[in-house]
Amino acid sequence: MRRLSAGVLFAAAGFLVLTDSAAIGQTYVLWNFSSSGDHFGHSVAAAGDVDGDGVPDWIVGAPHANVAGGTIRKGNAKVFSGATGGILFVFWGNLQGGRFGEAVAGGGDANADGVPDLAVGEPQGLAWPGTLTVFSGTNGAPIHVLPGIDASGTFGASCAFLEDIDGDGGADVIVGAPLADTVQGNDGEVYVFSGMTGSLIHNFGGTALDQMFGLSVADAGDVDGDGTHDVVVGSRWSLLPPVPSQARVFSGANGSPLWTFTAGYQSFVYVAGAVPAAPSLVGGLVRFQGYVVDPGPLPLPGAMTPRLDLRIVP
Ligand SMILES: [Ca+2]
Ligand SMILES: [Ca+2]
Ligand SMILES: [Ca+2]
Ligand SMILES: [Ca+2]
Repeated sequence: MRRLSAGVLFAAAGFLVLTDSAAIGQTYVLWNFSSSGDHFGHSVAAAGDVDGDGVPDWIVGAPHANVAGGTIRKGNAKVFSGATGGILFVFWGNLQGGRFGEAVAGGGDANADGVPDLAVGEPQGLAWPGTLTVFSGTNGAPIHVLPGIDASGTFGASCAFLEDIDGDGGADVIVGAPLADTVQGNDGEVYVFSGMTGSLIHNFGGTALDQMFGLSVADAGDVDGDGTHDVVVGSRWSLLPPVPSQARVFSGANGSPLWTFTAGYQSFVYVAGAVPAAPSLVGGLVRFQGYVVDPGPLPLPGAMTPRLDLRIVP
């Protein structure tokens, strides 16, 4: 069993697989799940050891999942035992078409009770600003339901836990709303909330039309070495004004911008966090491009080949 915290996870064609920083390009098939049409694996995250058996667990989103016998396409997120593959929790969305499970996060102990908690976004719906729910890893109960602000802003389309930045001992939470409007339409916004109280700590915004800042978010590790973890945000290419795809890093301590990496079209749509288990990469950023999900009845758009790249922060 490889350490899940060391890697970046993705799901491919019904298989849950893992690549880690020590073996980039290699794939380990852990379990083969059967699912069809529910977009299982659209989001995957290491969840920490939720059930306390010493083996890290997983959370996997299926944002197109049906409620059996109920409202269709509410979406769900399942927490799986890393040891057995058994289901520890199933969380369901509230809205038909709300895409609950579009984004999932795990491994952060928001309420500081010693058990890692889970976060699931429900970003879509008619005139719906989106929500991000933080669930207790102890009993599965909601700790916070964080509301989006902009209608149709897709708040909760991305999320990540962030090591405690406000000093209350609880992990904090990063949430992206990539279709929120800050100064331009769909330029996107990102929010950092206290995992303990649910109060807003930082708010970052995009700058260009359809930039979708916040398509991806992650704990970047302590990039600037001030002792507080920082935030990395991915955004896509924009024409008005012309802005390349970016990964931007913001100080967790005071919210100031620290770094901006640019690349070509869509290169930084997905960003992932630092790689704490690989000392030579501490402070580095991992980005991965493209993932393959369960496509259901529809073909995948284009050639989506899983790939993992590393980019080291100077
Ligand atoms: Ca476990
Ligand atoms: Ca907890
Ligand atoms: Ca905190
Ligand atoms: Ca820092």
